[in-house]
Amino acid sequence: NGNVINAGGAGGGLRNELDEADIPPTAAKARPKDLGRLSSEKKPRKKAAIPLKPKAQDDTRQVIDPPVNFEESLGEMGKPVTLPNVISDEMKKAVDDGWTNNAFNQYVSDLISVHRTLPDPRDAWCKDTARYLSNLPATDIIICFHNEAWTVLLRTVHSVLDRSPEHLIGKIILVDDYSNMPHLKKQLEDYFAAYPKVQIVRGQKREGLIRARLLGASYAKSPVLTYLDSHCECTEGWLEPLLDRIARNSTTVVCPVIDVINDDTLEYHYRDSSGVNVGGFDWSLQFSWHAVPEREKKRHNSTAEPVYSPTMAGGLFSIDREFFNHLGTYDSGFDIWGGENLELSFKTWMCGGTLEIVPCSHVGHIFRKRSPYKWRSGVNVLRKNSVRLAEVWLDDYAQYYYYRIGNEKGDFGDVSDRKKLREDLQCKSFKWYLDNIYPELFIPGDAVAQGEIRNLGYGGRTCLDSPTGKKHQKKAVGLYPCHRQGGNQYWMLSKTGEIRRDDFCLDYAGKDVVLYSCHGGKGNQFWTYRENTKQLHHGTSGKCLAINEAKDKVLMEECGSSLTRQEWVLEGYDS
Ligand code: UD2
Ligand code: MN
Repeated sequence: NGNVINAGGAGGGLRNELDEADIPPTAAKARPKDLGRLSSEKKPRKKAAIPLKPKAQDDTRQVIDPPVNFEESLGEMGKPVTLPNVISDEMKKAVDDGWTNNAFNQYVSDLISVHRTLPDPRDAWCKDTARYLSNLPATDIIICFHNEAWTVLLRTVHSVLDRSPEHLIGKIILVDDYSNMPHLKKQLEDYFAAYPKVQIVRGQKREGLIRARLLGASYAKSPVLTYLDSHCECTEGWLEPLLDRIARNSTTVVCPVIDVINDDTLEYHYRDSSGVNVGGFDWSLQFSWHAVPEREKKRHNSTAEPVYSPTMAGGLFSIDREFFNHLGTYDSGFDIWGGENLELSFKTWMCGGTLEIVPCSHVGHIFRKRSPYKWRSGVNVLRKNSVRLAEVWLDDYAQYYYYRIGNEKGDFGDVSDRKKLREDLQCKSFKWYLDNIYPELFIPGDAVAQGEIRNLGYGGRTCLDSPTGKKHQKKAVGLYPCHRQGGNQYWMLSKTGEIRRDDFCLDYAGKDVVLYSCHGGKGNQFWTYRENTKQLHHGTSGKCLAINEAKDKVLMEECGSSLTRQEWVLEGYDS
C-alpha cells in the first residue's frame, strides 16, 4: 500500500502545529446512546443530537441539527458513516476543523461509539483454537501518540481491552509524545483512572515516534511488546495468533494484517487471506506492499498461515521483549517519523530472526493522505533517518539509495554505536538478505544501463521524464529538458529488456507509452536497444520509440532509418 508512507512523509511542506486556541473542542467521549441526555439545543431535535461543543467533561452541550438519518448505531459493525450533503455552517466548520487537525474525519469519529462493534475479518481456518498454544505469554501494548483525536485514541484502547483475553494483556502504555491538544491533558488521566491496566507516560519534550516507542518500552514488564498506532481498531481474535508465533519461537517478529479504516467514513474494510500482502521497499528506501510471492506461497497449505515478509509497515507488530533488546531496539538517533520500520526489518532478518505477517490477526488503521503534525524545521528528517539506516545496514548497496538522493547525505550524526551493534551481533550481509529474503527486488547494478535516456532529435536535449508510483500508473510517460539530477529522469534498462524505475516499467499496448507495474512477462514491456541505430525497439508492436517535434510527447512509430527523433542515448549503456 502506497497508503502507509504518505509522500508527506518526505519531510518538508507539512502543516504547522496549531496553537491550543486553534484546536477544536474536545470530541465527545460519550457513546452515542448517551447523546440523548444532551440538553440546551437551540432548535427542536429530530431524533438524537450530534455533539458539537462539549463544554466540560460531563456536560451540557451545544447541539445542532442532526443529520436526518442519524442513528445511535452509527458506524456499528464497521459500517461507513456519511454526513448529509446539506449541513449547517456551524457543523461544516466543525467537520472542516476535524480534517485540518487530524487529516481524517474527526467529526464522524465523534459520532461513533468508542466501543463500536466490528465485523470478524478472519478466515474460518483461524477460528480453530487448537491452532494456538494454550499457554501464551502476556504482552504489554504500547501506543504512542502526538495530538491524537480523543474518540480515535479511546477507540484504539477500548478495542484492545474489549477484544483481547484479559490475562494476555499486562499493561496498556500510552506514551504522550508532547501533545498540546487540551483533551490529552488531565482529562486523559481522569478517563483512564477507571482502567487499571492503562498507564499514561508523558514525554518531557517532543521526541518523535521512535524515541517515544523506546520510552514506552522502558515501562514494559510483560515478556512480549506489542506496538500499535493511536488510530487503530483491533478485531476479534487479533492477539492470540500473534502471541502464538512468539511463544513457539521468540525470534519471530509478527505483524497483523492491517485493514483500512476509511479516513472519511470510518468504514472498516478487510479482505480474506487470499488478499494478504507482504512488505518490501525500493531504492529510495520507501516501504511498499506486494502480493505474496510464489516461492512463499509454495511453503503453505493455506493462505491463512503466517507468511514471511521482507519488511514491516512499522506501526503494528509484536516482538519478544528480550529479542527486541538483543537487537538493540531502535536506533535512537532516528527523529520524528520514518525509516525505523526498515531498520527493524533488516536487522530482524540479518541478525537471526524472522519477520512474518499473520493473516489470522487483523487490526484496522486509519491511513491518512498527509501528516497532520509538525516535523522539525530545517532538517530533512526522513532523509536523515534513511541515511543512518543505509550507513549501518546496506553495505555497498547504500550507493543505490545515495544515487537517488543526488548523493546529498546531509548531517546524519554518529552511527558508530550502531555499526558496533551489527558487528557484535555478527549479523549477516545485506547481500544475504537480498538474495534470500527479498530476491524480487530489482538491483540497479544488474541493469545494462542506468541514468538518463536522452533523445537526439530536435537539438538533442530532451529526456524521458516521469514520476513513478501507484498514482502515476497508466499515465503517458513524459519528456523534459535533460537535467542530470536523477530523480524523475533516472531509468534502468534491465537485462530482460525492461525500461524501469522501482516497480514500474515502460509499457506500450497500442495507445500511449505508459508506466505500469512490471510484470516480468516481456510482451508490452519488452524493449531492445540497438546500439548501431540508437533505436529503442518495442517487442510486441515492432515499433520504435520517438518524440514529436514539439518535444512534449512520446510517440511510437514505424522504425525508419536515420530518423534522429528515433535515436536515443542510454546513460551508462554497457551490453
Ligand atoms: C507508518 C506506520 C507508523 C510508523 C511510520 C514510519 C503503520 C500503520 N504506520 O506511518 O507506525 O512506523 O510509518 O515511521 O504501519 N507519533 C508520535 N510522535 C511523532 C509522530 C507520530 O508519537 O512525532 C505517533 C502518531 O500519533 C501515531 C504513530 O506515531 O500513533 C505513527 O504516526 P503516523 O500515524 O503519522 O504514521 P503512519 O501511519 O503514516
Ligand atoms: Mn498511523
